[in-house]
Amino acid sequence: MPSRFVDLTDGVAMIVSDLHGDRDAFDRYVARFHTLYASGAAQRLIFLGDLIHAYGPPYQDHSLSLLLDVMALRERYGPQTVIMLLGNHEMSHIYSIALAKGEFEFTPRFEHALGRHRERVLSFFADLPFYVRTAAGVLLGHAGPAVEVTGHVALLRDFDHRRVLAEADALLASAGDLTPYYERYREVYGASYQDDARHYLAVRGPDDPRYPHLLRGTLIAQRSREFAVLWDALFTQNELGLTEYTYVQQVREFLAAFSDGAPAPQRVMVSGHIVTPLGGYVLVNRYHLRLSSAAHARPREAGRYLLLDCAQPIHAANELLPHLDTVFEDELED
Ligand SMILES: [Mn+2]
Repeated sequence: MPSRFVDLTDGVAMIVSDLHGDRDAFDRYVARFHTLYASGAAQRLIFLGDLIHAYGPPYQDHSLSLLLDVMALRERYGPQTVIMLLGNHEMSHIYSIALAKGEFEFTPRFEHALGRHRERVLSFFADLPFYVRTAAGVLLGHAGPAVEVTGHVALLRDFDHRRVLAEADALLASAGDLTPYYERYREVYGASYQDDARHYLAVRGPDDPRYPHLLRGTLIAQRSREFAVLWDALFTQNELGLTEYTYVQQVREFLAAFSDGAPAPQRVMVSGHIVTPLGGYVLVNRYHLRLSSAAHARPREAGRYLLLDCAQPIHAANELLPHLDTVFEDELED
């Protein structure tokens, strides 16, 4: 099991967050990377997760083709040059867990689109790293400093989705006939298991080997301690709900916990995951920069990418601001 942490000691990384199936934004960022790479201005391209799941109608959702392009890019440039971190939206598919915001359901469209790519894409998701640690002292991750997981950094480093899934599979196998559980599902969720399995997981019917996976997902979500840590790491709401003083102290502890074995003490975190209401980034505090490259920027065209020299020490998040740039020049009015 390789580590879920990628340690980088050199090279300039172009960092892009939360594209959520936005084909136009993706093409702009990749074109920019080709230019920067060719001129020697950047050596790495890092996606901070949540490449998939558009918030809009199907015609705006290019999740699968974006993802296949990232996989092809990584094959072309190599896994140390093109890096994608796991986001909560990708994670939900590893565990067959439905993701929704209010009435809007994210997961069914992607499950139905997967088709013949299913195995390769899910295996790609299952192998994605969670964090990048740099000699610059900048920690990269999808959701930000998840102060809930500070005591579980080693668990995240050695995380094995396949083991969590296999444990749940073994539990279901030992239960034998699952019919009572499917009936119980209907009582709890008020919907037929078969209908939901078809809708959420694109299974054919009860004879499909993936038929129990919806049940397996609820079992893991309810029972697995490891999964709970991963969930906290990828779904954290960060500073929301905590006083600023408490939060800043906890972020420092979080970064210290990630510094163990890192190429340098990790002093600043860069993440995506949450909307930045006033542009393409938020300087949350001295230790955290939140980056929105498209879907979470307001407006979208205010989206930014970050160029990070992995070898040049950074001591505070505001030192990163001069290294933010745009690919939407033509879209912005001046
Ligand atoms: Mn997210």
